[in-house]
This record gives sequence, structure tokens and C-alpha cells, in this order.
Amino acid sequence: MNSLHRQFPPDFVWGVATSSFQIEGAASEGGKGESIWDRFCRQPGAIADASNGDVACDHFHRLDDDLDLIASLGVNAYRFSVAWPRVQADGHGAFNPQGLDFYERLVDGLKARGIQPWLTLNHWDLPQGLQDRGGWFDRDTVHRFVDYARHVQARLGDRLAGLTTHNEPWVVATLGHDKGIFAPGIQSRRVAAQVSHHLLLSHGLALQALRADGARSELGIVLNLSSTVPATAMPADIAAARLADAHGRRWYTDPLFKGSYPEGALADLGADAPVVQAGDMGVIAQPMDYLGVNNYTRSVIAASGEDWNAKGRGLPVSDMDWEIYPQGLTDLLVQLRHDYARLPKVYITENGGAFPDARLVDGRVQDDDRIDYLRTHIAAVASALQQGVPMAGYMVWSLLDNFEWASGYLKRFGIVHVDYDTQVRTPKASAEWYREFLRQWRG
Ligand code: PNW
Repeated sequence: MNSLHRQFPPDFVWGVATSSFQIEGAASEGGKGESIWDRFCRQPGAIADASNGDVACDHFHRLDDDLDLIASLGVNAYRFSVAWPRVQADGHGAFNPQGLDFYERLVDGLKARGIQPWLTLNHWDLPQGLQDRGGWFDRDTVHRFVDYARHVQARLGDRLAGLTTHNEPWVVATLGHDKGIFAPGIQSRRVAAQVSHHLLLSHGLALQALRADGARSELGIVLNLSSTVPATAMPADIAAARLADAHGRRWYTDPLFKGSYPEGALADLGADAPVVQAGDMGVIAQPMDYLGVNNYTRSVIAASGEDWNAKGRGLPVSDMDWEIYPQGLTDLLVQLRHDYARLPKVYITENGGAFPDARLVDGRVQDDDRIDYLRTHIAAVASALQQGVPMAGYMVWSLLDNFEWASGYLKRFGIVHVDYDTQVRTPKASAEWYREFLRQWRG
């Protein structure tokens, strides 16, 4: 077989990814307002190690060193997000002129190093001031988001390679508003369904507005998607997997690429289905330049509702207890290609693994499990490419060990180790592997 790097074209986008809340720290500096994650972290029991994002990786104060670190990997792209409350403290009213200075330094620093900036507008840190007005449940937040999107594009849009509206709306809606395990910690299926609709609507309206303003970068959205399969061949399990796929995947991809919510999921929601105004679905189905896919595992569904626990079954899992199943990534991508005639080009905007590699041994982290994870998943992308899926890029989650949401600092996804006492960054063996892989690919 051809060596792996030869299976990717010369214009393929290779990156590393992060998000604002998970790395920046400086939670109340430079005029930054409070976000819903700043608030949520203070709720007792919300975060596994009772930590917060006040310091995180202190990236806000270490920008130049981190830019050099990114460049040292040999990637040609970096995916990051803007903290909305840094740019507009309360999410409405005045913009903070200092706010975008930081992101301008970031974008210009990337460009100076020959790295494409990929900017995400919403990686979950909504201004608390908007949550106080109802957050994503309130239709007005949709319009606040469009204003914010236009403001960011006006300042930085001429230098971006890609602009993403939302990261993983399913996580915001379901984990944040139905399960309540992520900010803002609400538990209501009805609220969550309305939130998902408003996130999609704000994506479509933002795309329209950004295009009207003369967008120069690629515009799209990032979804967390998994291949979803039944636990057994029993008809009940097959039906349960179909419904789970409708709620988790097609709830987002059908509106974006077909202009409608999947019937099965709507029927299942019943009275909890969202209020949809005339014209909304057409706005959501706006053509986009790319789809970003975040993928970590596959989803195995049993009708009994029993958690089909991979670890219990002796299957390989990461430190999140998520099954490691690279074929699932190929299956997912081939399925998207099959389901949607309008599928645009696809970037893997996150893929990677948490592994318990916290301990530095002789100043090194020999994370062979992560190297295996990355190699097999990159091979899964190559396989999708060969089967005709329009794959355009791949980004590792994550550049750095960082604040892993409800898991706090206990789970480490970085290809670069972070010592949270000293903030010293140490590239792991996986970072060296990625650098060497990219060197070979460049030829
Ligand atoms: C994504 N789930 O989050 C996020 O985009 C990242 O910020 C995060 O660090 C990364 O994946 C690893 O978790 C997810 O439970 C969080 O299905 C939870 C789920 C999926 C994605």
C-alpha cells in the first residue's frame, strides 16, 4: 500500500485546533465580560476537579510563544475561536475596541508564519449578559449573533481562510439545555430543541449577512458527528439506532442540506418540537462552502436504552471511555456523501484522543496510544477520500492539553503537554510524529 502521506493532495489543509475558553485564561482582563462557562464553573459539582477557565493555559499572555509552537509543528492551518464576551462584554450594545486586538495579533501572527487562520465565532462561551435575557432559547440572541459575526468579519475577514459560525450545536443544545451537564446547565428537552433551531437559524442568517458584506473566506459550520449503529441485528435495536441518528446527526445535516427536520425525530419530540417560523428552513439551508466534522468515536445503540459500554466489552477506549474505532470515521464520511447530493467539501475540524499521559518521564511524554489514534484516523480519512468523499483537511484536537469542559483539567487531549503549575509546554511524541508525517507529505 502507498504510504499514508502520499494519499493526500498538495493543497490538503493540515492543522491543530483549540478554543478560546479552553486555553486563553485572562477571564476578566482587557474588558472581557463574563461568559456562561465562567458562571457554570462556579456551580458546585459542575466541573469534575472544581476548576475553571480563569487561567487555563494562559494562552492570552503567551500568544507569541504559542504561535512559534504551532509553527514548529509544520501545520498549514490553525483553528481557534473568538470569545464573544471579549469582543462584546454583554453580547449586546457596545463592542469592546480592545477585544479584537488580541485576535488580530493572533491572525497576523499566523499569516506571518504562513499558517491559515480558521476562526470559529461560537465555541460555547456565550456572554452571560445574553443568557440573562434568555440565551439561545430567545430568538433575539439569533440577531445578536449576526451583529457579532459581522463585526468580527469586518475587522478580520480579509485575512481568514475559514470562518465557522458554530462549533457543535448538538453539544450546546443537548448537553447544555437538555442534559444540563454543560453550560448553561438547563434540563429541558423542549428548551434544547428550540435552542438547536435558533443555533441553526443564526448560522443561516449570519451566512447571508457575511456574504452580503463581501465575505472573502470560506464559510461553514462545525458539527460533532458519529457513525451510529445498532448494538445487535434485532429490529428494535435497528429502530433505536435510526432514531438516535436522526436526533444526533440528521437533526443538523437535514436542515442544512435538505431544508427540513427529519420526520422521525420531529414525531419523537412531539410537543417539545421547536417553534419554526415561515422562511426559517430556507435560511438554514443556505449553501455553504464547507462542512466541518468533529469526530472522536462511534455510537452503538441498544433499544433497551442500556449504555452499550465499550470498556465493559473489552473494546479499546480512550481516557474519555470513548471507543476507538477509526473505521467509524470512514463509514460516517461515506454515509454523508451518500445521503446528501449538496454535501460541500469536508474538513475534519477535530479528531484526537484523551490519554492518561499526564506524567512526564525524563521530560518526555511517549504517547504511543495517541500516535496510533492519529495514524489510524488519518488513514480513515484517506479511505474516505479514495471513496469519493470531498475531503479537504484534517485538524488534530488539540494543540495543547487544556480545560476539558465538565472534566476540567483531568483529561488531556494535547499533542503538547502543559504543566499547569509552570505553564511549560512540552511537545509529546505525538507532536513529533505529526511533524514528521507533515514533513514527508510536503516531500
Ligand atoms: C468537542 N459528547 O466536545 C469540543 O468541540 C471540544 O471543545 C472538546 O474539547 C472536544 O470535543 C473533546 O471533548 C465534545 O459527549 C464534548 O458527545 C462532548 C461530546 C462531544 C464533543
